[in-house]
Amino acid sequence: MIQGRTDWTRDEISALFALPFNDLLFEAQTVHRANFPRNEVQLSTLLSIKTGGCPEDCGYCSQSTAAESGVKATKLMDVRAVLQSAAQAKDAGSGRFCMGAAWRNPKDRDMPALVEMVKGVRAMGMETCMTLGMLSESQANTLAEAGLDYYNHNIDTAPENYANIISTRTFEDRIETLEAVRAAGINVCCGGIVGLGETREDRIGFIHALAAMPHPESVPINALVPVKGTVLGDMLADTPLAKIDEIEFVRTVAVARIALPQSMVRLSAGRESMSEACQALCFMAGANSIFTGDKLLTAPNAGDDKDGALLSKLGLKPMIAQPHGHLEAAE
Ligand code: SAM
Ligand code: DTB
Ligand code: SF4
Repeated sequence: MIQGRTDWTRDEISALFALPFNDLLFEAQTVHRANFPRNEVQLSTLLSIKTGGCPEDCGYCSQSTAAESGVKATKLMDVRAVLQSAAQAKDAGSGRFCMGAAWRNPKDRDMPALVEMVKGVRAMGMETCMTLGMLSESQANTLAEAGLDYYNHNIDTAPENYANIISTRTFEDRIETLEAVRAAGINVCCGGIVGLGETREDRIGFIHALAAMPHPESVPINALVPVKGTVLGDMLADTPLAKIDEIEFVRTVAVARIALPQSMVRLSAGRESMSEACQALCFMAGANSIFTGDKLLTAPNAGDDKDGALLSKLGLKPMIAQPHGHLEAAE
């Protein structure tokens, strides 16, 4: 398990957000250098192994049955097809393969196929990650025994904002699954979304909640991809809130880096419409992981050509293995 103080107060997080931008970035970059190789970025690839038809009503999501987004529901993919896709990701230089399913929770009858997927991807020498909704303790243990390295389960937003975004489950449900995952010995990937129309206070509450739990090994920070037909995509369209202010986004990344010094901070959804300059500032602010490829789960992603060019311009190299446990800067 990674280290990091969990006694952050809300006021301390709030004070970080309020710092002059240069001071905030300087502090975040200093924390980053003390904990990670300073010019390395971890690369993960996503695959939607079961798309759409999800009974949850997350207001941002194209895969909810509550959305009229045109996303077609599919069955769970064949193990063979998943492994083919993982092999392509490995060839493209990705170090971690993340398999996502649009479920409230997996059914026990799905577990044997999921276990085969984990074993197959691991056998290729990649790290494995899954995000399948809520897990029971026994499902978490089954995935751990199969060798699952990471489980992604986001808190998404501040506890006090949760019910404004999702009504079919509670923040506490999320915490229960995270505890089951942690207890099973699987690394935790937990973050959330900004640009939901939330306030600065909500962003403070979001980072504070992450910093107050045993720190997740990975923290994805998504910028809302507004999808037509989703509650939030439609509500925010054509309003000034339709896109998170880029400076506020960089601030959020920087505060996450400072409050969660040993967590990998991943620039996740929304990079496709972000300028190179904004992404460069995010790396300066301590982000050190991205999703590669031209597709996330259903939404477009920047793509390998654009990313290759950006990383090369910035002199950033792919991170081969995570440096957890090696706390001195590598260079
Ligand atoms: N169904 C699983 C769950 O919710 O735990 C896993 C997949 S879900 C798509 C993973 C995360 O993707 C969500 O928690 C949310 O943070 C992010 N996400 C989903 N739709 C998004 C969108 N339109 N824009 C930005 N992030 C999004
Ligand atoms: C996370 O926080 N972001 C990824 C991953 N975890 C599974 C998913 C982003 C999804 C973006 C919307 C889509 O592709 O539909
Ligand atoms: Fe379902 Fe996950 Fe989308 Fe929520 S975010 S609707 S749980 S697929």
